[in-house]
Amino acid sequence: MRIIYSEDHKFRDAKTELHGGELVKPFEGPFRAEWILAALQENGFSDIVAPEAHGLSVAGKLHDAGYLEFLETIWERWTAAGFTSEAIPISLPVRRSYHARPPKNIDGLLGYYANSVETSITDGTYRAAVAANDCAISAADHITAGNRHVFALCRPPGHHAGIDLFGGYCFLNNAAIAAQRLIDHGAAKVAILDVDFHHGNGTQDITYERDDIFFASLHGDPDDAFPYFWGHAEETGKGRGEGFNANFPLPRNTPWNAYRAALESAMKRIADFGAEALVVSLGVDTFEKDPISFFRLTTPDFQRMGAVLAASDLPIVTVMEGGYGVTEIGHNVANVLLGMEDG
Ligand code: SP5
Ligand code: ZN
Repeated sequence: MRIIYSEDHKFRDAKTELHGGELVKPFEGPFRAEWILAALQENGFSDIVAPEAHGLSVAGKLHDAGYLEFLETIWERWTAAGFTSEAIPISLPVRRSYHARPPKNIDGLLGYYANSVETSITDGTYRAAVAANDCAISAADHITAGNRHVFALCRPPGHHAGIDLFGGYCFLNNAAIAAQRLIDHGAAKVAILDVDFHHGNGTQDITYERDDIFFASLHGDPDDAFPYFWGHAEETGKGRGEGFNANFPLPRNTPWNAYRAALESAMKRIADFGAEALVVSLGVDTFEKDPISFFRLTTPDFQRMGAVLAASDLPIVTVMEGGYGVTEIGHNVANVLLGMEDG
């Protein structure tokens, strides 16, 4: 399987994350991509290539123009305003913010575009996010060129990034960008399946009113898990997108057997939709030892997951999302890809 990887992920290296009322070392850091890359190499994956540079040519079709300009300029404007530490929002538009609009003040703008506040923005964040977007686009292009399975080792992740929202460690929605690229190159119907522990609220935001992208997400029940305000089963799409969004909230301690049943339901919906290609938002934070999540998948379960995905017989672009804390994340990712290749 071909793997698309850019070293530029390392430019996203925040020092702070607001967690339990303290600023701690972020769960999402460069070590994650290093561990994953090392495990892939150990498992014999050697076809590792750098992406082409695409800039925002695809992202501009999905994200708001003001939001993209904000991402590009936030660090410069934040430091010009006199702040010397990492950018964390303090005021967000919430219920009954009837007249919310992008303010000119950079501190206000930071809150306007935030959907959560644990994601500090730093120098280099934008550069890394664009490189991750390049990985997703290049992976889609390798599928269009006839490859069966391609893995984009994206970092920072993307599935919490909405039309005009960052958060959950995400800035540009790499999975939606891959799906859009497949559509731009001729696919009529693409499915995105999100198996990260957290609901893919950004991907849902971007695809909610579309009928050419089917979005399915398996995740910790938002009653009990981040991002809390999205991911309920009753969110089924809107307008022409009604019926093209499927959420599978699952309880604390979900083990592989219960997970597999939900996964097979999601794959059935994707087959019924008539997808021509599949984008998988792969988070391995469903692992039993993940520090911020609560499912019970084991390392061998990830190979079983890969086999279920490949049984669809669809071409698959797999895009890296979450998975934290322990070196096993690398072997868990490798196992998904091995399961796709070998069953
Ligand atoms: C891409 C991705 O996986 N983003 C996840 C972002 C989650 N950030 C907030 C984490 C809060 C976790 N709180 C649970 C504490 C358990 N002890
Ligand atoms: Zn996650």
